[in-house]
Amino acid sequence: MTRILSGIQPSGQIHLGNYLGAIKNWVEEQETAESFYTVVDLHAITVEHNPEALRRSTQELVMGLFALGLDQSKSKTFLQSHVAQHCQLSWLMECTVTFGELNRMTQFKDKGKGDEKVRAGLFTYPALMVADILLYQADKVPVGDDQKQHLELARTAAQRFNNAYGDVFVVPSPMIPSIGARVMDLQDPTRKMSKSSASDAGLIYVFEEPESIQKKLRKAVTDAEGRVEYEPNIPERAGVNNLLEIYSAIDGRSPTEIASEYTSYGSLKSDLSEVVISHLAPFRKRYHEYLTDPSELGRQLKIGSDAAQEVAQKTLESAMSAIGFLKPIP
Ligand code: AQP
Repeated sequence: MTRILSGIQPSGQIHLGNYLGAIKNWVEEQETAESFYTVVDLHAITVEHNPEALRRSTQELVMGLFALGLDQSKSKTFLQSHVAQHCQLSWLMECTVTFGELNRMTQFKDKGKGDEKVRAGLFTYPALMVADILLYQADKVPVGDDQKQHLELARTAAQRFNNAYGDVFVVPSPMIPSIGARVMDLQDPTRKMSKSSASDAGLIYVFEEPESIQKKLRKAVTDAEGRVEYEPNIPERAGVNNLLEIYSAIDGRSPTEIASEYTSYGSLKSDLSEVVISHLAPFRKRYHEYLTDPSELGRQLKIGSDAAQEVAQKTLESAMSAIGFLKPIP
């Protein structure tokens, strides 16, 4: 059976990029694959953070994932900080990847380079991400296109470790959806939709009020061309291409086919609003039901971390033994 691992940061509310690029696939994959999904809270402290806000967004994110369809009887969802093996394997991975590899990671370049006060964890976190993936011996990692670089590092580290110390790790492959892999910001369609954007005018949150979704889509940046056509290779048309791709990722038809039905941006935006709002409606309802009973959350998370620890411990022991550490007496 294929094993899958993927993760999401509790750094803000779930947006359409997270959903179409990753979570929608997670929900589908849990039907056929052995799937582990982790809320990577350890990664959320690589930049300045507020402890109370972290607690709140972790809780909201977990409720969100269950509301979107993750189900502990089909897959296992857990908090990264509840499985100590992540930190333990991370050290071995810091001693497997190189300074040069970490230095080339775009996140560090974007968020931290040149700032002496930046947390050291922001530089080394890709090694933790490698550990997150390799601990579960995952064959496949469903992610958005923005995570390709991290996946590549996990593959390099697995191969390097296996060549040096013996076959311990499965070398994972990325699973990137053909449509929805990179949802762009509605106000700046040259940038990906991101939780940490300065303004939320370009983001659609999956549990957002319908009126607000409608307003944001109505104001989405397009261009002066006035033609509804899908032209993914023309950067100036990024706004319209993005709207058509969002539509396609939900509706299932190709962006070109959808475009052929419209002659104005106004009607495209208005129909897209309806498609998005009605797709998200059942999730919003379930999310609000969870909000009234958050006590169940801890129990659900324990089911996930127990299952995760079992797999993670086996991998950790193999890796520690292969690298040359003595086995402790049980
Ligand atoms: N815009 C996007 N389009 C498609 N997929 C996306 N993902 C994120 N943004 C987009 C995918 O969502 C999963 C979880 O993402 P994450 O929160 O762990 O990582 P991220 O890429 O750092 O997401 P954000 O929203 O940009 O968060 P911040 O602002 O905190 O860095 C991943 O599979 C990712 O590919």
